[in-house]
Amino acid sequence: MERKQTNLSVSVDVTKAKDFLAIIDTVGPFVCLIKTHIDIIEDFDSTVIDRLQELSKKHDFLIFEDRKFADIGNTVALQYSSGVYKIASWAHITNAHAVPGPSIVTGLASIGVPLQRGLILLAEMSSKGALTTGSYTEDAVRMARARRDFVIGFIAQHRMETIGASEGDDLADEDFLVLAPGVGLDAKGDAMGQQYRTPEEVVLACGCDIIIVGRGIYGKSDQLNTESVEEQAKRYRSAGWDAYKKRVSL
Ligand code: 6AU
Repeated sequence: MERKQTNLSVSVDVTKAKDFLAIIDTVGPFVCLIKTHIDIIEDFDSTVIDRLQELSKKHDFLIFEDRKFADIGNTVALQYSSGVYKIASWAHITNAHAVPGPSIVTGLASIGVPLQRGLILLAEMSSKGALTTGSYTEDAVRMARARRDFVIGFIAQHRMETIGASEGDDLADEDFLVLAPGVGLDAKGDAMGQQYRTPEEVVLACGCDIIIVGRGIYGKSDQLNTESVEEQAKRYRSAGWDAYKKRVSL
């Protein structure tokens, strides 16, 4: 983030490998992190991963596979390491729901820790009516605290610093990242329950670190316009980084 002066993560939710790679090559210079949903690519083969890794080196960003694991430890370890996608072999970061309890982290850590990967826990979701509130969010934060060798942060809508802490907990050296999806400068939401807030609200007012932006950058159209994608990436990068600089100088 510091090296590239950006706290923007672009979520590349498109179904054709060609569009997927074209968007990543266009936004690459402006992001710290590229977020993928690898299982929505219709013409996937292992060359997509080779190219993604080349772009990660070319543009100096990390890769975050948004897999949202949600099963028992043994199953998630297999899903993370094996199958068609072999996620652990290329994704620097992945994420998981807290719903199965600490064993999901144990299962993923058995694969991810030896590879020096990082895990993000979903503590709060952006969608309308999400059940990730109150004691659920607190327990997700406690699960992270118990595995700081592997859990590096949260998907959340607010800073999680003191959430779920008990008296006497030493939080002084705690430094979890908070990645916020549901960020848009133009729309307030979509027709399927997504809710958007601005980078200013998310980073400055609510203390999140990284903004995750998908359709706000590449739109909905089937016709990819890389000039417009580049313009929007620059716009979100400035909005996110300005809000971040304001927050850290407070
Ligand atoms: O900007 P959008 O709405 O086009 O895309 C947001 C992206 C999607 C979601 O799967 C993801 O962010 N997301 C997540 C993540 C990152 O885990 C959690 C959540 O609560 N809301 C959300 O939108 O790829």
